[in-house]
Order: sequence, then structure tokens, then C-alpha cells
Amino acid sequence: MAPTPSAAPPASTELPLDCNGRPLDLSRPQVMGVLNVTPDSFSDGGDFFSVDAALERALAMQAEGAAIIDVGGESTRPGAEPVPADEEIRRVVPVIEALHAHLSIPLSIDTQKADVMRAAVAAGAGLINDVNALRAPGALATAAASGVPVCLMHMQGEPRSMQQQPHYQDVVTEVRDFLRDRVAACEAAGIARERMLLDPGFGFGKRVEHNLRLLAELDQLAALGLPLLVGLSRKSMIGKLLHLEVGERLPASLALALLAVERGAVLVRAHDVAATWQTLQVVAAVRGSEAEASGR
Ligand code: YH5
Repeated sequence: MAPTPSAAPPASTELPLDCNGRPLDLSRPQVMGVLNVTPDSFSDGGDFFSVDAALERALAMQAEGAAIIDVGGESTRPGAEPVPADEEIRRVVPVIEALHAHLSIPLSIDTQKADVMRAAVAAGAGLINDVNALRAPGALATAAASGVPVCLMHMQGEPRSMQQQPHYQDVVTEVRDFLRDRVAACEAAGIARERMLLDPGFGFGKRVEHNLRLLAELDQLAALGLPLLVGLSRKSMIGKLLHLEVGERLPASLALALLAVERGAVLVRAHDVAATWQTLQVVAAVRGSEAEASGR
């Protein structure tokens, strides 16, 4: 089969990303394991947050095939209230230090705050995952100075109220233009394109119809030429489509992950690492066979 000419250059995913000294290979689809370090997760019954329990969970995700672990100390679920920076730092820094000492894969910090980014990278984090795309005060300069790669995500509104009135004329165009503007802002701040990932932000100020359109036309975002991260795991769109509780959303999460990588995503943020990794492995096996058949 003749190679299909594409409008945009492919994402520069051949070289591994340098995540604070640890490589992240995005030449094939990979799993980002989710590690929430909020008081409702890993508590030993009371208010006490256990670093050991978080480490155990992270080691399991590494063994299950995660290429990176995303540590988050602030809930960004719809309706969530903001957490002060010092509280977020108290939650994430001991966990990042322990993971950095005991895991070999890179770690990312899921935060919007410059102070948390700085503390997390000093503790060993190798990627800044910001659902606010570095729009908070000081975030752009802090991320630039940190030297680590950044994931820029689209969100309409803010977590507290974003699901009240999501509205778009054309969701794909608006998300694409937003991400293009943030890439330009990052480049102006001294962040090289080679250190950026993009994310449409499924569920962040979007109705089910918006999420579906973004997934159906994900190739339009891939055409920006940067690696795409997607977070679809267990999200409300699945609950709304199928009337399922959070714990019942794995099969649909895997189907959405598969559709996303078919449309160009290279990093899939997921809670169920083993199952997601297996899904991506069979996709990679079929792609390998395709490449062989076309003589590449
Ligand atoms: C993301 O998409 N999401 S935190 C609600 C759920 C289930 C899961 C009601 N951080 C993303 O995982 N970072 C989060 O069910 C993220 N992309 C990136 N880059 C929200 C979350 C969730 C929310």
C-alpha cells in the first residue's frame, strides 16, 4: 500500500522525551497511570494519608506496564473546590520523593500551581501535567525554568463550575485554536515544542456530545504536530451514555482508549493500568503487522 500523504508533519515522537533524566518513549502508545493523593485516597481509616500505600500502588502500576505515573494532590473533578498550594505540596512531595527513589519510570505532577510545580520537580517529577495549560500566575515561567516537558490541556471554565453551562460553536475548532495559542505562549516563554504534549481535556467543561465530537475528530488535533495525551478513563461521559457507576466503566474506558490511539493519541491516562496496557499492546501488534505488510 502506498503511504498516504498527510497535511501536517507527524508528531516528533521518535526521540524519547527527557523527563528530568528519565526517558519517556512515545514512539508507540503508552499508559500514564493515575495516582491520586487526596485525603479520600490511601487514607488509613482516618485523615492520615499513607505514603507507603501510594508507593505500593505505584509499584504495581509500573509492573503492569505504566510508562509514567501521574501524581495529583488537587481534585479537579467537576464541582471540586480549590486546595491551597501549601496543602497540595504537603500531599504530593513526600509521595514523589518515595516514588522517585523506588521506581524507574518518570513521574508527572498534575497541578495548576507554580509553587507546586517547582516543589514537585525538585522532588523528582519529570513532567508537568497542567489541566489549566499554564495559565495560572507564574506557571509559564516556572514550567519554562524547570526544564521538564509540559502537557497543555484544554478546559472551558474552572473545575468548580465547568459542567454548569458548557457551550461551543464548534468544539473541535475552539479546542484546536486554544491549544495552538497555548503552544505559542509556551514557545514565547522559552519552552521548546519538543517538550510539549497536548490534551483535548475530555470532561473539562464539555457535554457528552462535545466529548464525542472531540474523540471522533481527534486526528484534527493530532495535525497540530505534537504528541497527544487523552484522559477518558472512568469519566462521566461513560456514566451518562451507559448509566454506569464509576467502578463499572472499565470496558467502555478501554474502547475509548483504543479509539483515541487509532486517531493519533500516544499517551493514555488511565486508572486501570494492566487492562489499558493490554489494549494498547494488541493495537501495537496489529500496527506492526501492517507496517510489515506494506514493506516499511
Ligand atoms: C485529563 O483528562 N483528568 S483528573 C471524573 C471522573 C473520572 C476521572 C466522574 N487530570 C485529566 O481523571 N490530566 C484529570 O468520573 C487530567 N488529562 C490530563 N492531562 C479527572 C479525572 C476524572 C474525573
